[in-house]
Amino acid sequence: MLGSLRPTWLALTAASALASCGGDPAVSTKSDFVFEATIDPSPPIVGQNTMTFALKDLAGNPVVGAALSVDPEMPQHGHGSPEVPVVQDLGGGQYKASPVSLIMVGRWEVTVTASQGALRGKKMFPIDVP
Ligand SMILES: [Cu+2]
Repeated sequence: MLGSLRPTWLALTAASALASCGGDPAVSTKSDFVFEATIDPSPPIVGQNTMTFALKDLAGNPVVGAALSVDPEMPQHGHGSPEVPVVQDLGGGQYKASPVSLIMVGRWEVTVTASQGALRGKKMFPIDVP
């Protein structure tokens, strides 16, 4: 029985490994989606940044019409961001979150949560503000 489950697990792992941001290894969780992220400017600044997410299903198809929420946290300091990013659906499986307000230099963790129909997914992107 374990043998039949294993290929599915490997496929999920491979899908998660595709997503990255700034070359940092992103922490992956089990998800119905594959997330990719870019941040503008790059490298990010202290202040207001914009992140764009590309959302795909596990077959690699763009996921349109999803609901996303984006939560920047600074775990080492135990605080979040003073502003909640507003997410705009750009179409074609692209979503823009702004402002991603990173108010200090250092390591941030930006968690994006997505849902579409019965599908759910979540991913954390580590972001270093130099
Ligand atoms: Cu801080």
